[in-house]
Amino acid sequence: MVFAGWSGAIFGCEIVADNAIVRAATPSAKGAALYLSLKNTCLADDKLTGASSDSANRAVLHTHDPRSDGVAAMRMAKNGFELPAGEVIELAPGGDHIMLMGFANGLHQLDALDIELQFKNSDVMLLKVPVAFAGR
Ligand SMILES: [Cu+2]
Repeated sequence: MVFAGWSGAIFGCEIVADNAIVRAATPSAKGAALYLSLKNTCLADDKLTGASSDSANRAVLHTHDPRSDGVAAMRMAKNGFELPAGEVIELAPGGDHIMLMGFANGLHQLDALDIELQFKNSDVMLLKVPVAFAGR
């Protein structure tokens, strides 16, 4: 079977998350940004297509207009974030991020936040992400 090794490499691979953190300005902030790095160990391209959280009303993929600053510079990343085969992408301040809005129990009560990441090809990923405030 010529293709056995090939398909095994595809299905044995995974997306690996690292350095995940939720950053908010203050414990009473209405929104917060989630940053992390994602490595695609697969032989095929993948894509981060969406996110959701039990702790927040909304979790959306946001990108950042490099020409301007502040909240107005952010917009929806409607096409998701590409995850090229074998590469690492960084969601980082001033760039792509996951925006979390509407915290039912208040962000100040959360030490960590559960997030579910959805991919085009890979299984759903569940992460518990620590929350950090700018003031501490
Ligand atoms: Cu944002």
